[in-house]
Amino acid sequence: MSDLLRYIGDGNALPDAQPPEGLKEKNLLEMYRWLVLLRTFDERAVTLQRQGRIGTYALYWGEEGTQAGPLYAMDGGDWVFPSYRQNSIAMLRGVPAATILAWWRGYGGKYGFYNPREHRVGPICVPIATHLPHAVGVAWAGKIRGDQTASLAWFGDGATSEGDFHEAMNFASVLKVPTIFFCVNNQWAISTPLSKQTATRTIAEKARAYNMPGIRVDGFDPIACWKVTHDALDRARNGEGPTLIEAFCYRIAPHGTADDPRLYRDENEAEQWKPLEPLSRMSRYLKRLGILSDESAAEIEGEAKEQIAAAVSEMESISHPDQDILFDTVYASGRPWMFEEALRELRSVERPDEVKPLGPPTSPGAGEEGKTQ
Ligand SMILES: Cc1ncc(C[n+]2csc(CCOP(=O)(O)OP(=O)(O)O)c2C)c(N)n1
Ligand SMILES: [Mg+2]
Repeated sequence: MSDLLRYIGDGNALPDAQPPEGLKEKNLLEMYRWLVLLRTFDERAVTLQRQGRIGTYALYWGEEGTQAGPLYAMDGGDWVFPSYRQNSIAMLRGVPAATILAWWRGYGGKYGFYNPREHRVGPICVPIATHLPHAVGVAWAGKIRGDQTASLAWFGDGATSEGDFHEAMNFASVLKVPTIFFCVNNQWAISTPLSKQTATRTIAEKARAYNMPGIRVDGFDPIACWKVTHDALDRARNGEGPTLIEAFCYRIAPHGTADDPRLYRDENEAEQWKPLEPLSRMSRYLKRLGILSDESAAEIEGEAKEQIAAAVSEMESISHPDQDILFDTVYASGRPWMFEEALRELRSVERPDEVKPLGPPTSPGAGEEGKTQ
């Protein structure tokens, strides 16, 4: 961890650095608000899953800095592509938290989910690395059109073993596409540790094979994550092409609510990484800088709790969308005849008018089978 770019010290041995140019007091506070909102969403979602009110959920506890930092560096016109691990990132681009919670419940509103184009946020991507070529595609389209659209895709260390990662990296570099590849190296791909995933010492060095910069950063430091993304974006907008960022951290939480990491790793290790988690570090850093007080921190927390509580009520009032949506957004030109036929057939199958809300599991682990895996 010692060779990584970092701004937030530990108040003792590790010194603090002044925030980088471009992050004023109000920006730091806003980023802090984002972190608190992400954390509040995540903790609430886990509780909802335990109560049987949403399905299996992929938590990101401890990885909030790898989400809020880079997103804060991007412009609203830039596209971002989350994996399941950044599942609530769209709420920071104006998507109601209720829509995202409802996605985890099985349906996210009238249209199934949010419209990616409206918010420039790709759909939550569950298949590993398949969204990376998409991120390159939208930024390449922007380049062809001559606008300034850049893109960023989040993915894990495990995703770097997928062909899609290599294809996207190659394509982006050859065509000098303004894409940021943001790898959250949490050192685990479910039960597979990093050492069994790759023979390289770091993920960042994989960038050399594609002749692009590869940058390592403390993934538990949101400000460092902001800074490297900000610089990569500058290069991208200058026509210098893509960057691979490796945000080094640790998956403190289980892979998802259906996972029990005690079966494959020593949980004492996770405990050792816990003090480095971004929210308490950022809060202490801002307090040392005199930007945040106990009172303002409590106020921010209270607002986030209120927002998410309202989202939970709203989520539970969203009714099941009509079956049409399965067919309506496949082609821009509308439904071809075979879709009409399939829809007629689907409608002829008897089903209850209302889908019952998920009940609490009847036995431990019930309702947990393979959702995000
Ligand atoms: C193409 C594909 N293969 C396998 C899976 C099953 N799977 C779900 S998560 C995961 C691990 C991914 O690890 P990593 O890329 O490090 O991301 P993290 O979960 O740590 O955020 C796997 C193999 C999948 N979703 N998609
Ligand atoms: Mg991982």
